[in-house]
Amino acid sequence: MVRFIQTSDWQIGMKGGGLGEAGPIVREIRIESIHNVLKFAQEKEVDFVLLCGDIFEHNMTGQEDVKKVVTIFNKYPDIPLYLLPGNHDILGPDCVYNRPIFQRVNHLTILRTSDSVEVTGAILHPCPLLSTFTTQDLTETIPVVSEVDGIHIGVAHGSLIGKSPVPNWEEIDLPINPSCVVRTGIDYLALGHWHSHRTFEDSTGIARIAYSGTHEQTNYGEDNAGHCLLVQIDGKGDAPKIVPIKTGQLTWVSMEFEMKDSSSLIELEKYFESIKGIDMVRLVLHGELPLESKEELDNILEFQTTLHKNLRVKLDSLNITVPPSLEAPPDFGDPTLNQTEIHLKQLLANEIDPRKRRIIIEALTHLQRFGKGIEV
Ligand SMILES: [Mn+2]
Repeated sequence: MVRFIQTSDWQIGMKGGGLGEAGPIVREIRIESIHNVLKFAQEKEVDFVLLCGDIFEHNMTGQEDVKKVVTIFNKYPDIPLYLLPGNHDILGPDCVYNRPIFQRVNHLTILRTSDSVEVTGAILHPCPLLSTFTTQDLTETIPVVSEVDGIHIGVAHGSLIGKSPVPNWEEIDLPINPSCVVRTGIDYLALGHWHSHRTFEDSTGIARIAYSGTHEQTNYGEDNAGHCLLVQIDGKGDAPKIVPIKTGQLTWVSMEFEMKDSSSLIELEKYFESIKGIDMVRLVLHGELPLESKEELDNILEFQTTLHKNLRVKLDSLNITVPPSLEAPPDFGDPTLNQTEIHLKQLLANEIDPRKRRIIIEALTHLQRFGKGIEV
C-alpha cells in the first residue's frame, strides 16, 4: 500500500499583479498555506509528498522567498519530498533548485530525469519538462510496467490533451496524453499545471489521473482551487482513493450583477451582505443606473473596500443614465455651477465613447458633491 500527498503550483514569488493592495497579502498567505499541506502530511503519516511543479513562480525568484520555503521544508524533516519542476521553475542551468540551499535539504529529492525512483510503497516515473515549447507527449518516457511488480506512479506537469477547460489551449501547452495510463499500465498519474483540482476517470470509471490544483487560489476565475490531494493505492491495479484536502485560506468570489434602476442599489447591498466574509471579491456591474444614484453606488463600493481584502469592480458595462429633463437641473444656488451641470449633461447626452462618458460622469459626480457642499 502507498499513501501520499500530491500538491503543485504553489507559485511562490508570484507578484499578484492586478490584485492591487492585496498583492503582498496574497503572496504571504501562499507561503503560510504550505504549512497546511505539510502539516496534514505529517498528521496522516503519509509515505511522502509529491510536488508536481511550479512550486516557484520563476527561476529568478528572490532568495528571501526561497529561504522561506526551505525554512518550512525544514520544519517537516521526516516527510520525504519528491519535487518535479514545472514550466515556471523549469529545469536548466538557471533552475532555482540548482541553488546551494536546496542541496542541503536532505529529505528533498528533485526529479531531474526520467529514471524511475523507488520510494516507500511505490515506484515513481518522473516526466521532466525541458522546454516550454515541447509538442511531444511528456509521458512517453514512462515505460510499460503492467508486468512489473509494485505500485507505479507517473509524475508530470502539463495539460491533459482534450481535457482542458480552455478550448484549443491543450493543443499547444505542454501536452500529456491521457492514454498513457492504459499504454504503460501505471496505477496513477499525478499532474501539476492546472490550478483547479480535477480527476479523470478511465472507461471503467476509475480515476487514475488527477490534478491537485494549486494549494492556494491565485486569481479570480479559478474554480475548485486551494487543495492538496491525499492519495491512497492499496495494491497494484487497485483503484486509487483520491481525497481533496482544503489547504487554501483565501476565499474568492467573482460575480456579475445587473442594475436596473436606483432600487438595484438595495439589491446590491443585500448581495454584499451575503458575501461579507469573502476575502477577494470581483464584481462586474451591467445594466443601467441613473446618474443621481451614482454617488450612492460610489459610497457603497467605498465602504465595501473596508470589508474585503480585495474588491475589484468593473463598471465598463454599466450605463449611467441621465434624466431626460435637462431643463430642470437641481439648483445649486450658484449660476456657474448650474450652467456647468447643464453643459456636462449635454456633453454626456451626445457622447457614445464609454471611456469619455465615464470621465464626464466622474466630473458630474464631483460637481454634484461640490454643489451640495460636500468636500471633494
Ligand atoms: Mn505550469
